[in-house]
Amino acid sequence: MARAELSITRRQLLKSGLAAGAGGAVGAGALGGAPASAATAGDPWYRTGEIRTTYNVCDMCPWHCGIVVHTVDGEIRKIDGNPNDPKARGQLCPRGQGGISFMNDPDRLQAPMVRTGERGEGKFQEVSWDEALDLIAQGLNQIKERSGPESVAVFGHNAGDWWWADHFAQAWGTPNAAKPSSALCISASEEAAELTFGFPIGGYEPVDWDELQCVTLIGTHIGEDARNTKMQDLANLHGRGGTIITVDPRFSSAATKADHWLPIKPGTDTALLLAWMHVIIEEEAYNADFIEKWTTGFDRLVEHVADKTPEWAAEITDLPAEQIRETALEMAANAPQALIVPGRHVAWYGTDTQRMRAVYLINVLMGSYGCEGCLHFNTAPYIDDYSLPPYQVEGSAGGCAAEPDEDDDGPLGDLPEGPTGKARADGVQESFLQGPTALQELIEPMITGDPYPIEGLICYGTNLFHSVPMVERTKEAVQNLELFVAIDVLPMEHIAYADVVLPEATYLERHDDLYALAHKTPYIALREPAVSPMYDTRPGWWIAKALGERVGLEQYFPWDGIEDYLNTRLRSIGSDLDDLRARGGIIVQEGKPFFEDFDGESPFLTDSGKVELYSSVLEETGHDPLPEYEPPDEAPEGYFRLLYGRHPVHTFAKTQNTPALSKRYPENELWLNASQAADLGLSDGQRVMLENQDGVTDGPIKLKVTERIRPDSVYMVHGFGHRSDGLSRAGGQGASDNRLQSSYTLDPISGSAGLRNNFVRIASEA
Ligand SMILES: Nc1nc2c(c(=O)[nH]1)N[C@H]1C(S)=C(S)[C@@H](COP(=O)(O)OP(=O)(O)OC[C@H]3O[C@@H](n4cnc5c(=O)[nH]c(N)nc54)[C@H](O)[C@@H]3O)O[C@H]1N2
Ligand SMILES: Nc1nc2c(c(=O)[nH]1)N[C@H]1C(S)=C(S)[C@@H](COP(=O)(O)OP(=O)(O)OC[C@H]3O[C@@H](n4cnc5c(=O)[nH]c(N)nc54)[C@H](O)[C@@H]3O)O[C@H]1N2
Ligand code: SF4
Ligand SMILES: [Mo]
Repeated sequence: MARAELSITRRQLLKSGLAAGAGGAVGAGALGGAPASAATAGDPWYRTGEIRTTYNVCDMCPWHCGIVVHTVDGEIRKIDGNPNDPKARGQLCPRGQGGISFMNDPDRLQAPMVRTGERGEGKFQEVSWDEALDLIAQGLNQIKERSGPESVAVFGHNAGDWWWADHFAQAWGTPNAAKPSSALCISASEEAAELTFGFPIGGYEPVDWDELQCVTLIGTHIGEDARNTKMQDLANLHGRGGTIITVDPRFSSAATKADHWLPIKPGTDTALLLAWMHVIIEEEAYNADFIEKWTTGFDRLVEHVADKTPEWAAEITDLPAEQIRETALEMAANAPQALIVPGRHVAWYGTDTQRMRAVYLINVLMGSYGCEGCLHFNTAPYIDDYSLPPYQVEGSAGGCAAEPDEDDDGPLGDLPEGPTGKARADGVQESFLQGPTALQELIEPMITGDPYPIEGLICYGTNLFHSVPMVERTKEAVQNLELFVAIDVLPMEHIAYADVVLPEATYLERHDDLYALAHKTPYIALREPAVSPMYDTRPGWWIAKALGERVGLEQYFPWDGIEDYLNTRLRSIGSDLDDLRARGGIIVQEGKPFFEDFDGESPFLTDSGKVELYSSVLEETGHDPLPEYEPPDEAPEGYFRLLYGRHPVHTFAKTQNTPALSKRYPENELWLNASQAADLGLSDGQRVMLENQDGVTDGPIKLKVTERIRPDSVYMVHGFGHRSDGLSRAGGQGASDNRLQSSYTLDPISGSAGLRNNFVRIASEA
């Protein structure tokens, strides 16, 4: 193995001497797939050679559509949506098609590296896997002896995160495991559902789209939020003449297809939701039978919204009272085939659990639950876990895949503790609410040591400086760590600060645990490699086992390779890998989506067995038992509220360097209302620098002067503004919303981080 001093800013150095590792993935498991077929005479040129089909789950975004991957002579030529997969339904979004380009990105991390320069300098030395893992094991054991296993935090995202943020963390004994897909994304909708229905609603919003007649989208911008299935669903609803209501300060892609666009003043949605309830109740347009049978607290809700008139809300939301009344009645007229979809990224203003409760309450008033064209119940798939000794910490890191769990203690109960008795260090729920760990709250203990120090961090598939607000604080925190391990595929900015960098093989080059999803039709999907890992990269499952065995956790990794692990799980449902492949990579099971599937039993898991319109848990814990409107922070004079969101061809901050996707949208733009641009003497296409309320600057970014956004706000696509020279296409392109989010407002109920109380002004022309 070459031992060149190298810098991640110099990729060409890194590449030398490493090609020998290609294909030689020790223990990586054989390539999966159906028996190869040879093309026959007469096939077109692109079908000559040995054709192999493998099954996988797209990892270009957390939606995880099932895919079929075709290789010809060991090279991936084509990815299709798996027709058997309930999410893909045979289709893919452009990012899914970009997977081959993501894998072939020449800027990828290629070998394990140990830091030789200062943190942040990006100077590394290549080492062997043994050396890297021995070094990590030594560091972890030192922290454990000195401070206890709880002093190691584990962050994880993307489809391999179970091995790290769940399995490894729980086996090792730390409750400080967190996913950015929780407190920075959906934890408020999960917590609100737990409080209202007794179970989290799950990252796969259980909407029975096929029969839906009227959909309301509150800041969930399907079309730009390019989740394959949702785009199909919305397009189908539009095609059959259903009603679309969008509430967004911006004329989003979804708004362009809508019957009603409500350009709401940002942060005032709860006032709108309360007024909608007022109208539905006043007009007696609610579903009295449903409320009688399945809810508690209706009288208190009636009282609560009595004065929340459309006129009251109009003042707050900057929407006409008449539009509020009209849209409420339109929803109710279509009920129960009408609903407000929960949405996914709901961490907005720090008041998010209450807003999400209000969303659920309206759906319940309309009786839009448990029937066709309503919210349905998700069922967890039936399959056994691999049988293992009890974990050191019980309680997983949560995240998007959370599913209804009848054994769940509910929102009240003890927080998970490590073996030396320390509870989670995020300090959010103060021992009474059980929500998932708030990732951003684990940064402070790395600096202050309060409530106890976090000295080690394993960061798996989490874009530490682009997904977590307060970047300068995060940088200070990682400077303080005793051990910082990054497991990634690309040289993102935080990689330059890691002590040890472990390059993972991408999803097209590796196995993973089975993807088992709670769904209307629960299902189990396979991820198997289509090609061998490139360079000297390894699959995450292999890394977790190799590290686990070095830190005395061998009893948690007893399987002989991944196929043994997967076959053992599959045998619990009378299947195995060959059978799963023969079935097209997916096993679909039967769900219980509607009330009629429960034989008169209540599907709700609250103490009362009913939907808690009035939340006694919130009352007991000192929170508002019914949703109250709390105004967001106001912009300082001369500043705009900074809004952000998705672009259809990019995922977060991870695809900007992907050759095929970078070509389609190479840099982000700042949407600025045309009247504001005229006042400031700025024009479309001009580049500007931005400064936020705390004096943080970023840019340059190109202006998009448009009527499609309110004058009080600006908007940019999240994920640009990379400052890693190792990213040869994305480096220096556009601006980073995350860097300008130098503060956040904590939602005290769910622990989620509201990012939208940040404000920017145009500091200068660039
Ligand atoms: N400012 C701001 N912050 C946000 C958001 C926002 O809109 N703005 N959105 C929030 C939301 S909704 C979410 S869900 C989170 C997403 O948070 P992240 O998942 O952190 O977002 P990504 O930028 O996709 O970062 C993924 C990281 O994993 C790496 N990676 C990609 N594939 C693999 C792989 O196969 N293996 C390994 N080991 N690593 C891999 C990438 O290089 C990158 O470093 O961010 C949240 N944070
Ligand atoms: N192409 C693409 N699609 C994705 C992803 C991706 O990275 N790329 N990520 C996936 C993931 S994990 C998630 S969580 C989802 C996120 O997708 P969404 O749930 O749609 O969330 P955001 O991207 O944050 O969208 C923000 C929208 O809310 C609007 N908005 C801002 N402030 C307010 C407000 O105060 N009130 C209202 N009513 N609206 C407001 C913005 O103008 C914008 O249209 O996307 C998923 N789909
Ligand atoms: S929505 Fe697109 S990127 Fe996300 S998993 Fe599906 S195909 Fe892949
Ligand atoms: Mo998300």
